[in-house]
Amino acid sequence: MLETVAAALKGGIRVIQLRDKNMAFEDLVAVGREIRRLTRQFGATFIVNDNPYLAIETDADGVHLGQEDIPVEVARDIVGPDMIIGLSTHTREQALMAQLLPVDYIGVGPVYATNTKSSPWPVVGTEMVRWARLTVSLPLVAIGGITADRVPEVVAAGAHNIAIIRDLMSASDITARAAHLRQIFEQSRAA
Ligand code: 3NM
Repeated sequence: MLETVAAALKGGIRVIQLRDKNMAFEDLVAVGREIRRLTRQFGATFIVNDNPYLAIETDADGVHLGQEDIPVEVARDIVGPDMIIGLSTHTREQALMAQLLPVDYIGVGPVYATNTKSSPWPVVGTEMVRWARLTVSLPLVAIGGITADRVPEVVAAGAHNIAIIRDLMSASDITARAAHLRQIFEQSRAA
């Protein structure tokens, strides 16, 4: 895991999320502290999934919550005013509601079909990204089935950031793939 993170950071990935639904808390803390060390070396942001206590234990920059995780207000009480909190949204209603919550960004997805996560939520398409950019005042992180060749249309639809698992993690050369993704992302933003 740490080799993968280091390779991604070398290639220019700016945000790392620690996400493993099966690992024990103690093991997540141990690996999270190492990821914290690496992300600091590269000046990158470190977010943990699901658990605000894990964010505190690892000195992460933030915690990402799903609709079924603990309520955002409770997480905010735990982590305090300064830590980043992100919330996954899968419907327009959830995205609108997020504006009333103490969150710093929302995830919007799944933008495309994906096998990485079994999700009860239907694919939202770039249409929801476009709608959210026009309607919702929070920064948007697009997620779900995003590959290098889809980055331009997701950025054109208004995503501020893009979260990718499979396209990067399945690459034989993760640093090269990360650099490729980063280049396409920057070109798309400029366009
Ligand atoms: N959350 P990949 S989709 C973790 O829709 C996750 O909120 C989603 O992996 C959401 O880039 C997803 O391999 C999986 O499709 C993203």
